[in-house]
Amino acid sequence: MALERTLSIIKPDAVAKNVIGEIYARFEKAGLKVIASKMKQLSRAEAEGFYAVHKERPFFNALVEFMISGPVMIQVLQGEGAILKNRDLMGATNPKDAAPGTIRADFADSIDANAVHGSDAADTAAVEIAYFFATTEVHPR
Ligand code: RTP
Ligand code: MG
Repeated sequence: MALERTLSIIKPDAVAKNVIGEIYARFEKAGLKVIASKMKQLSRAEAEGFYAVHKERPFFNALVEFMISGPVMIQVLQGEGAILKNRDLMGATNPKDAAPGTIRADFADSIDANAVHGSDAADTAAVEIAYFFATTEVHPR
């Protein structure tokens, strides 16, 4: 397995629930290192740009509204197979389908308010990391 980086976002619902630390603990226990981190109130333009791939989808406006409804916690995770490992920790997009013990099963309320984002492939991870972090803000170790 390769050493990878992935972009993770703790969405406004989970920040509001005060579970940032619990989610970080799951990353660390799974062998993922937080190598960059910032809390941010996304502007509408930032949220629209981040989710531009979903621009034509019926849920796009609701997704953007939700992502700007409060601050998010954004981090870069590094580890062996980090992209898939993080997706496994997150669970299915719809918390109703998420396996027990996953972040979404434990903390998400709905397919919209679903607690976390994680990059889905190496190419999107690179684009998403560069969207939020300068290289000087990322500290691999
Ligand atoms: P994410 O990008 O946030 O990590 O989630 P994902 O890969 O599991 O899901 P994706 O297909 O990329 O969709 C992005 C976000 O849009 C919302 N969504 N709503 N109402 C719907 O049918 C629907 N489908 C997706 C979810 O909040 C999802 O996380
Ligand atoms: Mg996605």
